[in-house]
This record gives sequence, C-alpha cells and structure tokens, in this order.
Amino acid sequence: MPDHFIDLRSDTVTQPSVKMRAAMAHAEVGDDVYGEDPSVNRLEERAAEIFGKQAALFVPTGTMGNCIAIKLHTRHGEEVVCEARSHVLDWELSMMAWFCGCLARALPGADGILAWNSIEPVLRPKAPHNAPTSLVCLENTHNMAGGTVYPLHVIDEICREAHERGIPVHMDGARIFNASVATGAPVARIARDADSVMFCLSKGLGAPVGSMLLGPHDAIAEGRLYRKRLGGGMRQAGVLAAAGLIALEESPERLHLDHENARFLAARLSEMPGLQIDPATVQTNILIFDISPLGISTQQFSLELKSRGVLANGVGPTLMRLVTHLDVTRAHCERAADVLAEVASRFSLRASAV
Ligand code: TLP
Repeated sequence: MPDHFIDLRSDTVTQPSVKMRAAMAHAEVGDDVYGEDPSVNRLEERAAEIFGKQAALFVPTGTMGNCIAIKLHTRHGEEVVCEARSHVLDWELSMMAWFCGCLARALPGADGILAWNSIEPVLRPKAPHNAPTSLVCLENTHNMAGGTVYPLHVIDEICREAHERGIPVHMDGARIFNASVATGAPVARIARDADSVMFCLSKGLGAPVGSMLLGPHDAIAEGRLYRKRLGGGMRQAGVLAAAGLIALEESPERLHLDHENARFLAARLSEMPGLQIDPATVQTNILIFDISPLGISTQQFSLELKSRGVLANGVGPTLMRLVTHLDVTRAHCERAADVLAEVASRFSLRASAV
C-alpha cells in the first residue's frame, strides 16, 4: 500500500524495521530441514526459554502452527472444542477438518472467552455413538471478539479440569504478547498449563514472516514432520528467523502503545453517530464496531474510508475491525478518527433522512 494510507486492516501489515532488514541481510544460515540453520535454532531456543516450554518450532504462519498443534493432539474423527468465532474454526480454511480430520464443537463464549462450566457439558466420551473430545482450543487474545483477553484463573481452571479428564489444551496465542501486556502476566505464566501454544512473530511483534509452536520435546519433534508434510521445510530460513529474533526481544515492550491507540480510537468512535462500540470492552489492539445504524454495507464503509486514505476491513455484514500496530502513530489515529467521523456523520444523516 502507498505510504499515504493509514492501514488499520490488521497488525499483519507492518513493515520490517531497518534493524530487521540489516539482521536479515547478515543472518547466519544453514539448511533448517537438516536442523543446521543457526539463526532458526537460536530463535527456537530463545522462544522456548521465554515461554518456559521444552521446545519450539519455527513455522511460516500461525495457521500452520495451529494446524500442526491440532494434528498432534488428535486423531481423525475426534472432536475439538473451540469458541464459535475462533480463528481455527472460521479463518483457517477448515484445516481442522481437511488436514486433521476433526469436528469442531463450537461454543459461543461471552466476549470470545470460554469458561469451564460451558465446556464441560459438551465433552463427549468415547462411546458407540460418540466421537470423543480430544482437544480444547483457547484463543488468547480473541481476534473476532475484539482482542479480548483470558483471565488467568479461567485458563488455569480450564487446563486443570481438562487435564483431569485426559484432554489436552492448545492455546492459539497469535497475540499472546498483547494478552501479557494487558494482564501484566508473563507469557510463560499465561501459557503455563497449555500443552501447546502458538504465537505469531508477524503480527504486533512486527516481523515480516513467521510464527512459533511450543510444547514438549517429543511433540515438537513430531510437529517438525508435519511441518515438512505441509510444505513448511524452509531451508535457509535464518533470514526470516533473524528478523523474528528482533521482534521477539524488542517488540513486546512497545505493545502498550498500540493498546493506548486502540483505546483512543474506541473513545472517539463511541461519540460518532451510527457507530456502536463500548470503549470499556477494548483491552488490547483490536476494535470491532457495529455500523448497522448507518444502513450501508461494510464493503461500502471500507470504500468510503479508503477514498479518504484509511484502510479498514469488515469482519461481518455490519461489523468493522480496526487494528493498531507499530506502523500506526497517535497522529495517524487522530487523522483516521477524523475520517471515520466524517463518513459516519454523512451516512447517519442520510439514514435519518430516509
Ligand atoms: N489473523 C489474521 C486473519 O487471518 C484474520 C488477522 O488479520 O487478524 N490465530 C489468530 C488469532 C489470528 O488472528 C491469525 C491471523 C492466525 C491465527 C493465523 O496467522 P497467519 O495469518 O500467520 O496464518
């Protein structure tokens, strides 16, 4: 996208920093399929250390990381409990079914957050008519619920109760560092009891490519084979890992700025005619708001914003999403808010005239 656009479509759109590009240019590399890429090995060791897990696997995307995790924990024909708007269900081209052969048991969670008392009744034992539940997936932060964060005691209870029944828990922690900033708890504490956790280097942390899957040695060794099967054996991937290491070490400490910018935008949006959002629900870097009172589609709303230099996507017929990230400053947010106000006023006037 040309420079003059303020891009709030996702935190995936960030550009690698000058420091990342320099590290990529000078990265020590080897063939990672042979386990010989020193930069990838360093990134995997460092991620495992930060998360307090035995091992880590560098994967090209969060989608691949989640898919490998689900495959590791399940067998064909089994059930996976997940939230009804979760990324593993809605945004990963049904890899849970297509590759893992599993059925999603989708549960609506208030603000995207599941609780043990809603999970327990849908668990299915192995029985003549039942495919057993073999995994619980938690998404933290929850993207489509607006970047919401799991309280620690909720994760702890879900993991404890699931484990008592022999069911593992996978955490889709694509934005777990945002959850860490919001709760003040280290990522190792948040994911402490999860059997596997995936996080993305290429979202708020700002790396150009890559995600990590973490868990026990044996599972990650097997995960390496699934990564290869899925075409994710990336050879001299150290050029990517070098940027990932910088993202991992340096970016978490600036994420609070993205959260402050999201709260600023939410406060402004809540005062605009025809836009519905409760600013108190914005906990991290994602805002979701309803434009139904304007009487236009989210596609049209996006086009109106785009023609004024702001990029934002619809995530449903009446829901829009804004995501703050490291390439969006407070000044950008102020400009974007002015543009949103102009479009909202114009169409709410038109809606009230009809
Ligand atoms: N999310 C993307 C889109 O796919 C919707 C975005 O713009 O937010 N888990 C969660 C919670 C995610 O939000 C995403 C990406 C992924 C997994 C997958 O990561 P990638 O895009 O690397 O496959």
